[in-house]
Amino acid sequence: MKEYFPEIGKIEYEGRRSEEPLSFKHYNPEETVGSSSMSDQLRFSVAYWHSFTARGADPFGAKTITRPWDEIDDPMNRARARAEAAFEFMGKMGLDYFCFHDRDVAPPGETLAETNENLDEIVSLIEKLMEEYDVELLWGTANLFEHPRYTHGAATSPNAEVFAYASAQVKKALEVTKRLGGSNYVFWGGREGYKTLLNTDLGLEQDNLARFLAMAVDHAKKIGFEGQLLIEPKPMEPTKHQYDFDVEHVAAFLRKYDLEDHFKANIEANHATLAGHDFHHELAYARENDLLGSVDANQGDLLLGWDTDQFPTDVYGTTLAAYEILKNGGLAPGGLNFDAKVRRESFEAQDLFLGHIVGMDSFAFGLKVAQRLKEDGVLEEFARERYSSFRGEIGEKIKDPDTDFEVLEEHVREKVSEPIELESGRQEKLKGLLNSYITTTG
Ligand code: XUL
Ligand code: CO
Repeated sequence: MKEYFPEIGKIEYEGRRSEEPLSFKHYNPEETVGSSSMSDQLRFSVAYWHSFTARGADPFGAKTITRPWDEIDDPMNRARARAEAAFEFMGKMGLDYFCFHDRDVAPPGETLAETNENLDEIVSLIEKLMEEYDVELLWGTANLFEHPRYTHGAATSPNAEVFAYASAQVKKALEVTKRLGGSNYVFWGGREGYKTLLNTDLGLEQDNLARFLAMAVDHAKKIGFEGQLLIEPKPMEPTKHQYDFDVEHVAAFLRKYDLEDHFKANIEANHATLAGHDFHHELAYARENDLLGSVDANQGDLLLGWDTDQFPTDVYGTTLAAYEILKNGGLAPGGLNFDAKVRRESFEAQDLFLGHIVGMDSFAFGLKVAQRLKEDGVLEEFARERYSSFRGEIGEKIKDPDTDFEVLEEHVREKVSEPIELESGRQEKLKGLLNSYITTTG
């Protein structure tokens, strides 16, 4: 088989003092952290679309990236070469998982039937490559945002034919995901939202989205797909207001339509920050609501108001994310998918490797710090103390369903003397503590 990245060999773990850029400084797949190996805890995945299909175009400029397979004219031959290159990359990086949209892997045909034939053919090749490279599918999804038919939305389009088309596309994408043994299936509603309420029936659009998801649940069941279904929140871009704004919106939507038993959230760091939340907040909110399913690992630029999808390098962010993941008891069957792209200025093949290396190392390092934090229980102990009054007499009374405002008023009259003594939140101390854990982890 042709080699697509001949200048780059297998990326090895060399330790934190290594000066070799094409090596792992912290990610040592077999090393045990807590209850299992780093690779089992982190479950890294490559995003097919950013790394093998997209080519660095942005709204202001043309493509800047040309990989060897991009030079092949015939779209099916190009798709075959792209698949071979993608798996060579995963093999060299030691990535155990990948994620894809239906349209990333195979070109569309003239009709839906032809499109599905193209997809089936490339999926057969991918099936062989997965076996050969021992790589698994973390999740599959359908691209319901790129084609002009989805201009006004897919499941929330005002046009019922478009709704039907999107349903047919998801039906096939679910089937293909099952065929490849995918652990999850993702719904990201890129165009499920609105640009102006002046032309939008918000109530009908939400009902339609729920109907669409309910049919997806039924179809998954019908074909015996046992993977986890995930909704990926994002507040905006490309729409002004996306219906799956953040985890809290998703939770409310699922509860309203009785879908909460069937879905979890796929949380993306850059989407969290676009929604005005820390990544940490979204993970914690999901965990507390039993919705933490999987993660799209990336980071944004807080000075830019859009989804820049950069590889994660901020070790504070990865530490706190890993801390939530550990508190969740891991992510499986979810994982950490690098929904991240190299900058359009970083157009060489080695940049693709370097981006994943720094992302994997940042999470591996974060995991090591988070494991120490969790083992020592310093943050948990502080919080336990902070809420200790809820384990005292009045706290227990508040939990008692027979307690009402009158009982509490009586308590205040009889037992509370002003000023109530409060304790410091010690944010600065805790941040210093976090710094110490980060700076003393090897
Ligand atoms: C877009 C985004 C998508 C989803 C899959 O912002 O994150 O790539 O992850 O459709
Ligand atoms: Co994403």
